[in-house]
Amino acid sequence: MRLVIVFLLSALLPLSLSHGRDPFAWLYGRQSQGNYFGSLQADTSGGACPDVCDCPPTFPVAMYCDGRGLTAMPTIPSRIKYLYLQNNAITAVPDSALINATNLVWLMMHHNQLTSDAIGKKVKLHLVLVRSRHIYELRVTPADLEGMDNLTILYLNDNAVTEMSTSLKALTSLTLLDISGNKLTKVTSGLPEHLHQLYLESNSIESLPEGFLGSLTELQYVRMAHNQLTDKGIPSNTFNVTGLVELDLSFNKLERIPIVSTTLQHLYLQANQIKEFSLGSFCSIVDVTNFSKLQTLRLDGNEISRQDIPSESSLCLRQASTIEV
Ligand SMILES: *[C@@H]1O[C@H](CO)[C@@H](O)[C@H](O)[C@H]1NC(C)=O
Ligand SMILES: *[C@@H]1O[C@H](CO)[C@@H](O)[C@H](O)[C@H]1NC(C)=O
Ligand SMILES: *[C@@H]1O[C@H](CO)[C@@H](O)[C@H](O)[C@H]1NC(C)=O
Ligand SMILES: CC(=O)N[C@H]1CO[C@H](CO)[C@@H](O)[C@@H]1O
Repeated sequence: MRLVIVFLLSALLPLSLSHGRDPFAWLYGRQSQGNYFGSLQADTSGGACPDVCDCPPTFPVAMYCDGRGLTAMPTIPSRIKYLYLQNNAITAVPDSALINATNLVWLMMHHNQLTSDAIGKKVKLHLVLVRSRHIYELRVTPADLEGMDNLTILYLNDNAVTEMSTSLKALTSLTLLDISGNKLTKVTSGLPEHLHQLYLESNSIESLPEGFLGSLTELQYVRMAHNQLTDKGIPSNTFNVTGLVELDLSFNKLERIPIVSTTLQHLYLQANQIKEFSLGSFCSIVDVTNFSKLQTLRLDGNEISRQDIPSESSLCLRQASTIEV
């Protein structure tokens, strides 16, 4: 199947989604429900619109089947790119249900009655399982990711993912990976090489593997707040990687400031147990050309105070506009 799929879990959705306005209206400039039925001829290429759904002539690649009391998947014309099936009572999405939906880009399925078992193996990761309350476990297996090499964004946040599959590496186009709010205790170093953003906050991660970020030359944003990271769990040059712009390690159990690259601009370390302001974490040498590009440094909620910042810091951290202790 030639699917280019965007996964969207709860991150983009306000809680009020089940009633009222569609938060994805910006995707297609929908003004109101009244605009569905214009005087235009309906487009039936790739199959007719099922009676129970609406396929607005003004936006022929979208099909609205949300809130219709459906218990099974409707037939999907192949022209459809945006499919809205939220707020129904659909219990299963077998592999066969998407067989004709070769152009699908978005599939909204939150607020249905899906269980993990009732989702076809091929379908599983093609679904946009937005706030699908009944999915308690979403385990990413190598088979799920097969052939998804055009996937650019993967939101798996707020599920019960316990393991990061090494098969993520196969997602060669992935630039954003969000696995925040899951049950990870460890992470894999086999991450997709073109990642720009990596969000792992609110898990239970205790340690990171050697060379965790080493091969990710395009990585700019790493968020790991609200985990269980300790100094022991972080190999020494883990965050000394050039290219990184923002690193969030707040709300962990660090006692020292980890070594970071001089190119880092924003470092969040608030609410750890840091006892010492180690300037060497930012600069191994200081001269005219070697200094830290750090602009924001948050150290509030640690065990240090302003007096603990050595006076040489002004040379190394000459670009810092915000240092909070
Ligand atoms: C990925 O995109 C390329 C170029 O658009 C296309 O040729 C290829 O078939 C796509 N692959 C998949 C698995 O969809
Ligand atoms: C797929 O398309 C074929 C031919 O148009 C049709 O007979 C079949 O019912 C469709 N299947 C699904 C699951 O939509
Ligand atoms: C960070 O890495 C660079 C180059 O890899 C190295 O020169 C520098 O000493 C390291 N920083 C620290 C504080 O160890
Ligand atoms: C350790 C370090 O980054 N040293 C650099 C200091 O600046 C000179 C001149 O730009 C570089 O050649 C060094 O590599």
